[in-house]
Amino acid sequence: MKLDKTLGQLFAATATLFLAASVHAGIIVSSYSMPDGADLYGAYFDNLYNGASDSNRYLSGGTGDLTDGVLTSSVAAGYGAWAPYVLWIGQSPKIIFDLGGLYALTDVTAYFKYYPQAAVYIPGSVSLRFSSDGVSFGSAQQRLFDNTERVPGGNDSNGIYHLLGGSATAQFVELTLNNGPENYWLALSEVVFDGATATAVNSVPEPDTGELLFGAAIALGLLRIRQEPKRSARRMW
Ligand SMILES: [Ca+2]
Ligand SMILES: [Ca+2]
Repeated sequence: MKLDKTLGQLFAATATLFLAASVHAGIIVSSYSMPDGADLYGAYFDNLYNGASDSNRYLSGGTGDLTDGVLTSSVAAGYGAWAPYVLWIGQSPKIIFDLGGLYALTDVTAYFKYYPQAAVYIPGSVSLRFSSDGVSFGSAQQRLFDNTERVPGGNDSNGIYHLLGGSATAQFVELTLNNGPENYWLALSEVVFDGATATAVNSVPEPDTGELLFGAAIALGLLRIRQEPKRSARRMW
């Protein structure tokens, strides 16, 4: 009986661990801007986008399908089942994410859908550029996908890729999904950023405890020096 209970607790703990591992929260993205996906089947565009869309269907100032926490989902049910994805055809869309503050990034993960029967492929590569102000971006990092990576499985399989090639500190991240040799559909579900908040290098550093103590010691020393002549004078009397 006791062993059963212990085993039960162990299974419950393991289940919690697996549940935690299936969630990838990351940094809360403030907004992203990009050309909207195809206006087809009530599903291929960015269904959840809550920002503005201009006359060219360029999205800005909001978030949507790419940051809603739905990382992967089956599209076996048909056209409508692609709603959690944004799909572009024959394009290499550029997406600019605003992380809402400066971060030292440790990981950028992209979740794509692969469905060759429907001509939905993995990009040939992704270019990344970083910026602290959203105006000047540094030189691009290229993340190439080799032929093995570009075939993550059969129809309805998920292509999950870590994009960051080195360290990067940024508030704005620009991703360009470079369409592969097929130049057909790309289907993106989510982009997740991981990292720690960072402070700008030109900010004034706060004095730490050691510096404060050192300052206090100097002040005390100066006080003693000032008091010294008084004592000497008293002795003279
Ligand atoms: Ca999503
Ligand atoms: Ca969609």
